[in-house]
Amino acid sequence: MSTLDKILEEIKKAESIVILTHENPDGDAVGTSLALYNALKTYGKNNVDLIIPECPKTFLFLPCANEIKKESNIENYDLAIVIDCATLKMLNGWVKYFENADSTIVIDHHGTNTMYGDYNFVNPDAPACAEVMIVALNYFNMEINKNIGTCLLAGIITDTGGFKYQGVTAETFEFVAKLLNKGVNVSDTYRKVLQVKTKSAFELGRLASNRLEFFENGKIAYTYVTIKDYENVNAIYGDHEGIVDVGRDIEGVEVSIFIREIKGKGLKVSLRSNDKVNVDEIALLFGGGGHLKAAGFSINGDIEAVKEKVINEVKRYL
Ligand SMILES: [Mn+2]
Repeated sequence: MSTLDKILEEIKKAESIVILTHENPDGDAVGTSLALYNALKTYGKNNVDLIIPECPKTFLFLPCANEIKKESNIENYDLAIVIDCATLKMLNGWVKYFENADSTIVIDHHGTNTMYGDYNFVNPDAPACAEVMIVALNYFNMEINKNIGTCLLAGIITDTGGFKYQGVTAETFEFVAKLLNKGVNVSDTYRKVLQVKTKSAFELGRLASNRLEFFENGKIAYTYVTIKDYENVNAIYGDHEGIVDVGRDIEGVEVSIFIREIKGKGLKVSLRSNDKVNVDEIALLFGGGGHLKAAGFSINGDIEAVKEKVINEVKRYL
C-alpha cells in the first residue's frame, strides 16, 4: 500500500477532520488548504474544519475562504491534515489540534520537512505544495473543479512568484493547463494574488524602500518595518508581502534581508537570494527554514542587533 492509499483510508475512516497550515500563511498555505477543504466537502465529508488563525485579506477571494475558522471548539478530531508546513513548531499556537487528533497526515513540499505525521506525503521537488496536492487529489480520484482549481492555482502562483522561480517545471505548466481547461481564470487569479495591493501595503512598501541599505559592495540589501510603521499607514497583517523582493531584484544583490516587527511576537526575518546563497541553511541556523532561495525565521530582540547578527551570517555565505 502506498502512502497515498493509507492517507485515503484515513480520510474515509475519519468522522471529523481538521486542516491546518503554517503560521504567517502565504498563498500556497491558504490556497492548498482551501483546495483540500473544498475537495473533502465535495467528496462527502461533512465534518471538516479549516483553521487558519490569521488569513491575509489577499486570499479571501478564494472559494469558501469565508468558511475558514480562526479556532474550533472541537478538542479531538479524528484526523488532522497539515499542509505546506515543514515542522510542528511552525503550527505555532495551533499545534493542540494536531496533537489531540487520533491520526495525523502531513502534505508538504519543503526539503526540511521533519516527517512529523503518522503519514507523510512530501515532495521537495514540487515548487508549490499545491502541486503535491494535485497529485494526491488525482490519485484519490477527487475531481478538481473550477473552485478547487482556483485555490490550487493561487498556491502555484504564490510559490513560483508567478511562474518565474527556478523551481518551476514542465509539470507546473501541465498542471496549470489542466486547470485552465477546468475554467480557472489564470489572469484574474494572478492579478489578485500577486499584483493588487492595498494603499496601506503600498505605503508600507514605500517606507521600506526609503530605508533600504546595501552592504558588502551591494551584495546584501536590507530593510525593515516596525509596529509603529504598521500603525502609521494603517497596515494590516499581510501588507508586507513583496517588500523583501524589492531588494532582491536590484542588480548585484545576492541576498535580500527584510525584518518586520510583529505585535506580541517579536521579529520575523525574511531572506531571499538570487544565485549563490542557500538561505534555507541560514534560516535553519536561527531555528527557521524554507527553501533554497526563500526562507525565514522568527526571533526575539532588538531590530538593530538582529540586523547585525543576520548580516554577519549572510556574509559568510557570499
Ligand atoms: Mn509552499
